Amino acid sequence: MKILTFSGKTPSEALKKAKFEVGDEGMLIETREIQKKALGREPLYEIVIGIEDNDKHKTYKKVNKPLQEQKPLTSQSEEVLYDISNAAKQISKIANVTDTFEDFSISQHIPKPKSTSLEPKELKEIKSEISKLGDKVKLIQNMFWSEKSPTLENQIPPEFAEIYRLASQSGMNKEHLDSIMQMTLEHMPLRMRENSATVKRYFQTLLRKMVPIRLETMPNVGTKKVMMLVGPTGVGKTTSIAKLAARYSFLMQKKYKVGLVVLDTYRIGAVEQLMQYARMMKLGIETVVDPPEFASALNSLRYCDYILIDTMGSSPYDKNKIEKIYECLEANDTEYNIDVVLVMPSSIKYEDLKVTYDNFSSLNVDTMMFTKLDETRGFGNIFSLAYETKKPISYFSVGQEVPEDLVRASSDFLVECLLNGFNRSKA
Ligand SMILES: Nc1nc2c(ncn2[C@@H]2O[C@H](COP(=O)(O)OP(=O)(O)O)[C@@H](O)[C@H]2O)c(=O)[nH]1
Ligand SMILES: [Mg+2]
Repeated sequence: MKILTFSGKTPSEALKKAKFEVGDEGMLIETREIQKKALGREPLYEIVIGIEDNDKHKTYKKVNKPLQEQKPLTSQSEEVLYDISNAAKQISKIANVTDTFEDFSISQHIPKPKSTSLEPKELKEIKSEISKLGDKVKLIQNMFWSEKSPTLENQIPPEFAEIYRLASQSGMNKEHLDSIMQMTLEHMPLRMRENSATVKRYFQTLLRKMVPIRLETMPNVGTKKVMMLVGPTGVGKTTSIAKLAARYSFLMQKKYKVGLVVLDTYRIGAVEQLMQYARMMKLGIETVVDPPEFASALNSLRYCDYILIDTMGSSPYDKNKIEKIYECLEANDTEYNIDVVLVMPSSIKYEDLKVTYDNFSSLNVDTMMFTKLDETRGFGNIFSLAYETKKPISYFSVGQEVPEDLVRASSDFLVECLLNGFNRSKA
């Protein structure tokens, strides 16, 4: 046991001093009066405290924790890291972005301290990782916009603003746009969200994948292709037939034999336009008015590789015309499959395109062709119709000139038009 003495003007003052120094561990052994109070002299008391030897280390410098009880800086830092990566885990779970989780697990990126002391360089790295993480958390927060607000527009993260504006100005259906934006935000890898250029590239790729396209294929030896162009009056069917006839009969490496059929559903005799093209290109042409004549017209063009069928009529509502076309298709007892191509102008809005599509859908439309791309600003209406109906696009008509203003459909071209406007040189 170690013996210590503390003095004071009163016994309690001496005890206070002892408590301050040794805490409650000490044992009071004795209180002594050293000096009595006298004139001009303060009294003095002394207390004797005994302390067990093995308690010694605890009694001194109580203010600081004993060294071995203090957590080394590194292990405290590891705790912080653990908590943050845990938070990131939860955030990515909530956001359901499993593929971005790797970006969050910052403990993987930070080298674990080897010793108990932390180098300032490592501390810096940790700080920078934490600030990066903060940015990512902000981005993740942006992903909840659709839940926070029913109107997507108010919640678009800044780096998505440009493509959102371009796409909504293009005439794309609003529901399509919102669901595509949501998909983009959910699936786009975080590293691609860095700026509007990378976002635009990703969005463009996504749109391209969504446009159904029918690639042009040529007829094999011994087979033929029969295409029928249907659609409202004045959209450019006859002009397009002439362009296609020119393309197959003399614009390609192989010259195909092309025959034409005109289906005059209203006996209006307005076949002169196509007759002229047929004369110019020296092509066989057959006119059909009643359904039974349809099969015999096809039979008389047996020698052709391509048979292109134009349809015409002046019905203000397409109903009667469509019925007549339907009867002709029903009357087809040849072995030929007829590809029904619905021709529509790109200059009308999505809702009107959809009505037109619905009117003609009884004809079992195979592909769609859009005309007058040169007269249009937005192309989102075309995109939306193809996306909605899942019907592939086969051709675009980009002007009045026969035969040059015809473009084989491609998703690259349509998405380019949609986001950057029509450019003849890119056709
Ligand atoms: N600007 C433009 N005009 C076109 C295009 N296709 C056709 N046209 C014009 O549209 C008008 C109607 O074309 P037409 O082929 O007779 O339409 P149809 O009634 O469907 O056969 C004509 O003046 C064509 O020159 C196009 O892609 N762009
Ligand atoms: Mg016509």
